[in-house]
Amino acid sequence: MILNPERYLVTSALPYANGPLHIGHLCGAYIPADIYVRFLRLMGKDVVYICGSDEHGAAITVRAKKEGITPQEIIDKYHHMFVEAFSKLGISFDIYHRTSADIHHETAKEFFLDLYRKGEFTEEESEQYFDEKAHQFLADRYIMGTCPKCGFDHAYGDQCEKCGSTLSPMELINPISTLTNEKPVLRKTTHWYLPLDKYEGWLREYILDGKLDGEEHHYPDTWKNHVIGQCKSWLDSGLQPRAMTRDLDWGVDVPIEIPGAEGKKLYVWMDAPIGYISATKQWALDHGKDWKPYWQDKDTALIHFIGKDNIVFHCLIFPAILKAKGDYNLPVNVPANQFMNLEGDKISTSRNWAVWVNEYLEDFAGREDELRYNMIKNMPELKDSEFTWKNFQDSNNNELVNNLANFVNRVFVLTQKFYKGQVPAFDEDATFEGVWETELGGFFETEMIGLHDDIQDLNEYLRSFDFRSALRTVMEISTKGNQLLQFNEPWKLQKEDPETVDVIMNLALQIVAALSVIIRPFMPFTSDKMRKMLNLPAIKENGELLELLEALSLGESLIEVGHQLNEPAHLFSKIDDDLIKQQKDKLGAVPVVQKTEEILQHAVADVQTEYVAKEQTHPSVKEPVSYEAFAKMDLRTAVILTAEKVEKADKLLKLTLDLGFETRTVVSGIAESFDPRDIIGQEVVVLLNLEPRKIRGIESNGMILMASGENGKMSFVSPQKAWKSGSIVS
Ligand code: B3M
Ligand code: ZN
Repeated sequence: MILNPERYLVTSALPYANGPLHIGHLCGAYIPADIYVRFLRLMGKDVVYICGSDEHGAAITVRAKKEGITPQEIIDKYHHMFVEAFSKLGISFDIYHRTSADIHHETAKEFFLDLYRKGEFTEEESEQYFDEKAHQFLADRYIMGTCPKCGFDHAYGDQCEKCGSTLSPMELINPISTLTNEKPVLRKTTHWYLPLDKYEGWLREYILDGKLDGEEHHYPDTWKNHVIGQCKSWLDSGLQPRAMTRDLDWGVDVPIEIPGAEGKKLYVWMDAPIGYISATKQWALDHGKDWKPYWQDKDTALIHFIGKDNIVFHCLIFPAILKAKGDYNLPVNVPANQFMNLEGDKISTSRNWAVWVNEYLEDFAGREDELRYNMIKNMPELKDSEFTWKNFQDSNNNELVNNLANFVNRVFVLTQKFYKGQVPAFDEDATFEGVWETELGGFFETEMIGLHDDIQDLNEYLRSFDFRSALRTVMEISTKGNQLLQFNEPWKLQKEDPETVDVIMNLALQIVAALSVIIRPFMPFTSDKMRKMLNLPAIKENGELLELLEALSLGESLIEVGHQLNEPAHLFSKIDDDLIKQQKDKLGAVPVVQKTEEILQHAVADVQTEYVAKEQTHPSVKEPVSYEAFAKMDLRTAVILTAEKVEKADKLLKLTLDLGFETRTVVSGIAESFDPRDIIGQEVVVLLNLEPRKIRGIESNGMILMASGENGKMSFVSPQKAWKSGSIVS
């Protein structure tokens, strides 16, 4: 049983490199882990914080196909985007790695081969969907059909994005291949399975009873109820053997030493968690350390921070893999968070109902801690929570500005005014109205011990992953600082009783100094600013909180008499209504490419200069239309989801288009220019509000814009790559 771990290995879920991060990701797995590791470092603990991009899985190859670029280009794009976003937000990984790295492929293959050689897998033949045109098996995302649970007709082989059900390809009604739009056939294939059923009893003891080899194993004590609850419901419904390999061409190869390995890759949920191990190896290489104690020494606490959709993989499947492997530690806690909703609705990538981290960082540059603050305040630790822009504004204006920044600013301004910015000397026994109600020692000492006790509570909250309460405690300390000033009104008292003002101001400065340390896990940039203003060394996260607690328990000063402060700066400033309105307007809307008038002006200028030269070979310009007439046309970007020939019509293709907010059927006369298989994933511009028309019995709802090329061949009018579906074209 781990009572006081010698070292910690902390991980955040490896984000899939197939789309940008939103606030739901942040408050699920990254900000909580960052708070926790910063806290551990402040307590002088040995901790390594691991993360990286998850760069395998069919979602990535499907995305690449959709954007018409290679999987490598996709993962590079998102990997770099993640690196930038995390670093701007101050997520303090010790390493941010990637699963496409050689060291990861080698580690994952070795792991797999070892399990294979130990006889931990069963080899099973099964029937799986195969696309005869594309000559490949259709894993998870390559297959689409109607959801058996809710009837949504674009459900994927592994999941329905409408109702959220986890599916298997066999459950889909009317499956089609997303590669060719063809109906797939069933073919036999062989895979290696982890017999999860074999681990059921062991998992029950490990998760539900919190015991490993008969000993208490959960740390610091119990796990969150909802984590245990989810595991219990999986366990109660009976675990099945799970395939650990796939027929894919992107991922970690099944080791060639295994007969029949050719063309097979590791299942992404087999390889990704091993990414935690390979990243630790890389970190150790970079720092001249040994990685093994972090994964194998029994005195190491392994803790995974994840969102609730990853619970089964981190609590059941990965532990079973580690157990099979034998010589690895198992997580002592998996403090998964629930989901964060947004303005009364679920966050949705396809509906653009999200606050995108990269956009926030651009629109609110310099306000990184303000986002962290709101994420922590509303962290979905035990149940789903909600982000609203109004609450973001209020928490900034009322709490960060009016409470914290106001307190710090008042202390600095008064210290400048009364003492030219130097910490005043004081009489230990001076009486004043204090804010902590302990009954020990002199008046000043009493307050310092009260502060100590509050910070002790804060530590307890942090230790038990209750970050909301921890943040509240920090803000309460700031509130007490404000009350100290408010009760005693040093600005009035200075004339008649400067001795009492000395002790009040000294105490207020001690509170500011304490805040600069305890605020660190939550708002690291603000901590840096405060340390600078205080003219104290920057926090290196090397035991400073431990030192602070020791000093306070002895009634020692945190900032010495006579110490010279620097000039104050404002820590936070108000966010006005306009900024909030702009953000709200962005939700669910599609970004406007350029202002309509601007585009029209450019178009007119272009036509005028080109006109003379091209007159002979181009049809003459049509009658003018008013801007109003043009503006009535609703043009949007879309992606072709399916394409098929219309029977007995050589020129027509029936297309379904993904508009981001809905899908539509359009019949288009382009069959002579394109093979339907080649245009799945094509980005197009569509006139949405063209009156519906029945063409060969099919209702067509819109028209795709085409340019006529040479020899009567057509070409799509296409937005820049990877533009969001449903973007307005004007
Ligand atoms: N990439 C899923 C996710 O981002 C997955 C996590 C892997 S953790 C080993 O939700
Ligand atoms: Zn569904």
